[in-house]
Amino acid sequence: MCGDALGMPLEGMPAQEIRDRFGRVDRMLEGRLPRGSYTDDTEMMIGVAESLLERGGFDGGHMAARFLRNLQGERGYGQGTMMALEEVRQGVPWQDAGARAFPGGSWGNGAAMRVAPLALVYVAGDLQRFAGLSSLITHTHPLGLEGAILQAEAVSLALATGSVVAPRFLRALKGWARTPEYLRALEDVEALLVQDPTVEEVVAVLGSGSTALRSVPTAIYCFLREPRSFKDAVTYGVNLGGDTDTVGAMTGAIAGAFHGACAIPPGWYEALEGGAKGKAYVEDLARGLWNLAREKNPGGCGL
Ligand code: AR6
Ligand code: MG
Repeated sequence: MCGDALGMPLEGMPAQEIRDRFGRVDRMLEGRLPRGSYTDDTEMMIGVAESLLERGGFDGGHMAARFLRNLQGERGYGQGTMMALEEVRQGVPWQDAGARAFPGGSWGNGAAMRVAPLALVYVAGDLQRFAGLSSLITHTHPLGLEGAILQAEAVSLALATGSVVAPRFLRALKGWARTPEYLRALEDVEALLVQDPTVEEVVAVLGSGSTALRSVPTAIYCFLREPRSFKDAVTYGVNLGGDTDTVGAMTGAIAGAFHGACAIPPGWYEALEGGAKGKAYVEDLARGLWNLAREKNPGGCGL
């Protein structure tokens, strides 16, 4: 929610334009929505969390219906997601809705950007399975689906680990990667971490756009580049430009899982949207997910 709101006003701008207009953005700004507002990323993340809590675990039909019920178009949804949710509205089964978004399905980052609540509840093979199934509702292309799985595994690893050792973190993620495209991107992340690249070099190699392949590895890089600070990781992510709200949301989900809520800068927290489904509501969802995780993993599983 923090990364999404921080990136919201910068969405679509190249890094140079952000620098010219605002300097380095590490504060909440007014944008197309009021300062501190979240976008579709958080709205869908809320849908994932609500559905998990109401059903006591993953239920694809329920989650798809919840996405539709929560949808506020002004938050700014991706084209593929809108097409898939229209299919859901027309009664197409949730497993089939995403296949019609684009020929071959969407490879956008829309499934990855919302997946974090699953990583708070499930681990290992279950997490991979349910992250993949949750993606199917809107993103069936293997690259869109794998982006959601990798993002979920990154959040899960960040949650379970006590200290960040980048090569170890990346080795574990490579174990979950299935396609040569993501394996190569994770290798690129590792190579960049031992260089001192410019923002433009990072964007050229990893990307910061709205496809999963060109944004999920980027979020992982932002976290591993700035492992000591939630604020620095998320700030670095949104200043890359491009799909700033989503890179911010995904970086924030990984870094937040590692650092915890107390690492949120007070100025960011204060600015975050309130209201019916604002920050207090999201905190309640988080507490509910914590309880659900304990029910599902009585032995601990690193939680
Ligand atoms: N063929 C061609 N282009 C594609 C394909 C494909 N199979 N799949 C995706 N694209 P989309 P999202 C391109 O629309 O993932 C919002 O702001 C195409 O240009 O499924 O739900 C969110 O906050 C398409 O428009 O959206 C995210 O930041 C784009 O990838 C962002 O949009 C994104 O896929 C993506 O959300
Ligand atoms: Mg968005």
